[in-house]
Amino acid sequence: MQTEKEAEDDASPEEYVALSNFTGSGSDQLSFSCGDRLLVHAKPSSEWWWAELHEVIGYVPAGHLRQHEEEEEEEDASLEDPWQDEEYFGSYGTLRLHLEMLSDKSRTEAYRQVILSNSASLRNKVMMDLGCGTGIISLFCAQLAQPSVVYAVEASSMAEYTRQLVKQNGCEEVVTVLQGRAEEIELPEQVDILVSEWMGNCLLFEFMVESVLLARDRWLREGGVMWPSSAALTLVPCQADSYYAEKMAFWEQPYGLDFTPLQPLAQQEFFTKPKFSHLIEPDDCLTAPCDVISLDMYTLQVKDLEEMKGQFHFSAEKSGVFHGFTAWFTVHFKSLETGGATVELNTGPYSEPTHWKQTLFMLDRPVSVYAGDSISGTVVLRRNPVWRRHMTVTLQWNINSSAEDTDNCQVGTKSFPMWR
Ligand code: GJV
Repeated sequence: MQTEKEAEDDASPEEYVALSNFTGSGSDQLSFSCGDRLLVHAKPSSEWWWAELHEVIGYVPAGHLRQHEEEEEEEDASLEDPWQDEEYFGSYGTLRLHLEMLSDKSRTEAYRQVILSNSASLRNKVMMDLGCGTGIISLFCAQLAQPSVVYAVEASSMAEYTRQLVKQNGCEEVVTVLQGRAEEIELPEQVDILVSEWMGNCLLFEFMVESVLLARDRWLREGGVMWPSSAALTLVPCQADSYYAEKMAFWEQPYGLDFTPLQPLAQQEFFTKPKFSHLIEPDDCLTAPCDVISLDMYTLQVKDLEEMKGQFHFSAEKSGVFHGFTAWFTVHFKSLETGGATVELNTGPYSEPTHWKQTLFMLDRPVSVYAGDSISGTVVLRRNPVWRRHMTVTLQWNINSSAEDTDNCQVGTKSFPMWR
């Protein structure tokens, strides 16, 4: 019987073109530039392929490549939707995600608080709730304020139930449920307020924000209000002792045996992508956090989403092991009243945990840092040119130690696909 590996070896290599630059980490990943032609020898997983460039061989992220032959490329594009809408809206047609979001008190109460604290100003206003899901925000509007109408837009099949929920709760005079993609629906009028809960992991993942920006440009009246009004992505260098122990140190001596030859594999398997759903303790933060990317929901453009760059400069407040970076986001809702309080939804480790939790980016090797060390660098969020809901996060860092007994001047860079 032929093994899978042998079957791959038999096949002749296929030519692919790099869609963007990629900096490989470790010794087994290839670096390449946009436009490079690579020979793919094997596809051991859907994300990582074994490829050749300039007679060097290594792993490459599949999401950065497209097939060279024009015809096949056209065929691929027509076969698969780069937005994966069927899968995306399919998952929002079931209860699992809605239950998770509704059970998230910090999230849901933040939106409730926004409506409540602006209830007087919402009187007779026209609103749009983009991606209303089960309609919770629209129902808060009808219950706590007196807008003239809320257009509750939902693309998934959940919309049919949302209509029932609106009726069941006696809000049908105010809330109009429209089933369809926000990009395609027609409204009879422009809106005064566009509210949406569009934030994904690491703020941008899913790129629902694009739908919000398109709806803003089409339906928000001049001088209208965006909720959230601004958003920020925050980063902190952190320790992740137990995660590191569980996935990497584990191989040092399970049952008294040396399994360290599996560590490169472990690194590839567990540390290549970021870890969603990580909850970091404030105590694991090695420095004060730093906002690296800020979005103004009034001026942000769809094209800005292609590549977002940020810088950081941290100073270690204590000594510890630097395992990686943790990211989270905060959004702000400006008040409709002059001088009114801004409402904040913060998904970081110093606030109540939310269903987003935090996102952990593990370095390939932990680095000891000492109080006073500086960690500076850049972060780039690069949207996948093909798979529009995905992105790659590239971190580049520089550690400068002030301690005399260490010559800790280290640089590093690593790219994390999320997910393609
Ligand atoms: N048009 C209509 N509904 C949408 C759209 C769109 N373009 N995009 C997402 N939704 N915060 N990451 C709906 C989706 O079906 C789901 O019910 C909700 O918005 C997602 C909200 C939470 N996701 C998030």
